[in-house]
Amino acid sequence: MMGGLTEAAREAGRIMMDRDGLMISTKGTRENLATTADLKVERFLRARLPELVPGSSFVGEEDGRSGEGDLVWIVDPIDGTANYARDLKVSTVSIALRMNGETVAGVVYQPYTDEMFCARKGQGASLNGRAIHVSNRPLANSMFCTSWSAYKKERSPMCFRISERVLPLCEDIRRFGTAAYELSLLAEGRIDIFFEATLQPWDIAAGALIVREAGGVCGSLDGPESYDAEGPMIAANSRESFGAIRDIVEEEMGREGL
Ligand code: LIP
Repeated sequence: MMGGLTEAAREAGRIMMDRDGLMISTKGTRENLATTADLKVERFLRARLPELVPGSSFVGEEDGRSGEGDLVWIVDPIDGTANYARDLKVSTVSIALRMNGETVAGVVYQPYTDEMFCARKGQGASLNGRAIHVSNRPLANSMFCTSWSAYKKERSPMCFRISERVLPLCEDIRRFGTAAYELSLLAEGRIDIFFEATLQPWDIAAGALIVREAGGVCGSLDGPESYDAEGPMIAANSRESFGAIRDIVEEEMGREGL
C-alpha cells in the first residue's frame, strides 16, 4: 500500500506543478485562497486513494467527505495554498489514512524539492526512503516554526504574544506557510519546535504521525490534537521542549478564554 500511496502523492505533485490555466479564488475570508490546482489535485486523489484500500472513504479540504466508514483518507491537496498562489515554491501534498480514529499511514510530499516524507504507525518515519529522527537539540538551540493565525486574525495578538515569549527561550523563528512541511522538517531534525493556533485535520494528520514515528511529541493542550474540529497544535523534538511551549500556549490561550 505504501508504494501505491507514494506514487499517488508523486502524481499529485506533478498535477500541482502544472500551473497552466491556473485560477485563484477565495473561500470564506480574503486570505483563505483556493486555486484550480487544489481542486484538480483533490479530484485526482479522491479517485485514486480509495482504490488502494478497498472500502475506504475520503475527506478533502476542498470538497469535503465522500463515503462512510472507519477507514478514511484525510487529504490536503495543497498545504500552503497562499505560497502556491504566489509561486513561492514551498507547498506540499498531505495524505493520511485513519483507521478507527488513529492515523496509520501518512505521506507529505514537497514536489519542488522532491522530498517524500512517509510514516506507518509503529514502523518509523522516512524521507525518500531513509529513516529519519527528530533532533536532540535543547530548547535553547531550537528553531521554532509558528504562524500568527492569518485566517482568524482575532487570534493574532495571542499568537504574537506566544512568539514573543518563545523567542528568548530558543534560537530563532521561521514560517514556511505549510504546517505539513514544518512538521516533516521537525521529524527530520531540521527544525525543533512548532505551534499553530488554528489548524484543520488535513493540515496535521500526516505530519503528526510523521513526527511521532520520528520520535517527536505532538498534541494539543491537554491531550492529542483534534481531528473533529479546527484547533491548536504543538510539536517538539522532546518532552521537555513540548512541555515548555505547552505551558506558554496554555497561559496565553487561557487569557483569551480559549
Ligand atoms: C495552511 C497551513 C499553514 C497555516 C495556514 C493554512 P492551507 O493550510 O498549513 O500552516 O499557517 O494558515 O492553514 O490553507 O494552505 O491548506
